[in-house]
Amino acid sequence: MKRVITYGTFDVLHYGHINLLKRARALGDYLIVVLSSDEFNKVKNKTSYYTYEQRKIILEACRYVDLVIPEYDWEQKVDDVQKYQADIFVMGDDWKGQFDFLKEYCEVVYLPRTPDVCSTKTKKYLKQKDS
Ligand code: C2G
Repeated sequence: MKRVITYGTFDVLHYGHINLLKRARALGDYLIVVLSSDEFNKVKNKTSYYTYEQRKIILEACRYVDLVIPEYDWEQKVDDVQKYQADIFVMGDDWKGQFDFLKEYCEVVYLPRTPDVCSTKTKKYLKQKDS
């Protein structure tokens, strides 16, 4: 049983997120998504449209996701990888190199981001449309 782990805010879930989750899941048999809490989003200077609970419900409905747990800070990755026995850590390549310290504990894979889509862009467009 190959276990994959990935991290993110996954706000206003879009096909770029799904493309990442699909490819991450395809690297193993079980995908754990560590979902940024609302408080941690503030640390990341991100405000999400949906709350943690709402983003969790949406992700849990995704066929590629097996478990959703909270991400509270930058420091929890080594513990998570060990606690959840992750064999592979996956992130989009906008993070390339940032998490290589995890190579001691598991395989680290950076996947190409899906171009031209991001939650911020979607939210801006919707805001303009409504105004
Ligand atoms: N992503 C992607 N293509 C996009 C947008 C996002 O492949 N067009 C990927 C990102 O690279 C990331 C994942 O989808 O791997 C989630 O994206 P975000 O929610 O923006 O995650 P981020 O805020 O980068 O959080 O500790 C790590 C952080 O929590 C990562």
